Amino acid sequence: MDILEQVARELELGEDENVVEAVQRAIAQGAAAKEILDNGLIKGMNTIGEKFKNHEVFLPEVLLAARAMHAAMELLKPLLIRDGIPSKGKIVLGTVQGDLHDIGKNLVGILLKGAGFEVIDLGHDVAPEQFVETAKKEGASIIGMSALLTTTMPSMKKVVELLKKENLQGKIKTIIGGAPASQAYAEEIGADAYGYDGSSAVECVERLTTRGSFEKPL
Ligand code: B12
Repeated sequence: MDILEQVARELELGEDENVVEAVQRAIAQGAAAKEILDNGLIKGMNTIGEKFKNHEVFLPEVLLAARAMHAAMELLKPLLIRDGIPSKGKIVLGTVQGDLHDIGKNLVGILLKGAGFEVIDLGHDVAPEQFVETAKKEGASIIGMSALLTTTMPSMKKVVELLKKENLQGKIKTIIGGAPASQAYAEEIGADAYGYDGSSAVECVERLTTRGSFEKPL
């Protein structure tokens, strides 16, 4: 098994010390940080995400993998910066007001960072005004919102309405996600995109930043 496959495999197993050690070995063997990220960590995270979707693994395994990814990212972050991977764009991310679920949002944030985006993570229970004010202040072109409760979803609509009110719709794009969200809901509230999972979040954000508009659901 080559070293990047080992990194991916260790990430799947979720023991953070082993993942960090595998990443250290990959660095020592001369692998580029971006390569370790794409073909090791993200590959492993995508596999665990697929397995989670197919009910082959459960939440604890996802949490362990996410924690291991965080630990490994701490190691890779300075190398990625040193290698000068340009930021593809800035995204303000958070879980909407009244909602404390942040596991999925954190995964999305990690994958977006891994894909080269600068992510400003506002955490959970984020008020609509805070999303908009932060995006304005930071010059972010995208706001990403997560909601896991049907009762907190309307907060996403409030953000879209606030952007409209400030004539920022189109300049600052919105992407929504979380179990109760859907493409139909995104269209209903006028959000620019809906992402089903971490990988589709990255694909959607890439589409929004390169083409400027969302064409069809992923
Ligand atoms: C873990 C969990 C909790 C934890 C949260 C811990 C944390 N730090 O996040 C705790 C115990 C705190 C909790 C509390 C509650 N929970 Co809860 N919880 C869950 C559970 C079991 C898992 C959620 C999860 O993390 N999934 C794993 C992640 C990886 O998946 P995900 O979040 O869907 O994210 C993926 C995608 O949705 C997408 N995505 C997510 N965000 C974004 C954002 C963007 C921009 C994009 C593009 C994509 C995207 O990508 C992610 C990666 O693939 C779900 C059940 C379930 N199976 O979903 C219930 C669930 C969400 N909870 C539920 C409820 C009711 C509650 C409580 C109200 C319970 C109570 N009576 O107190 C409270 C509410 C607290 C609050 N105010 O938020 C209900 C919601 C029902 C509904 N339809 O509204 C669920 C569905 C359980 C159920 N079947 O009843 N919960």
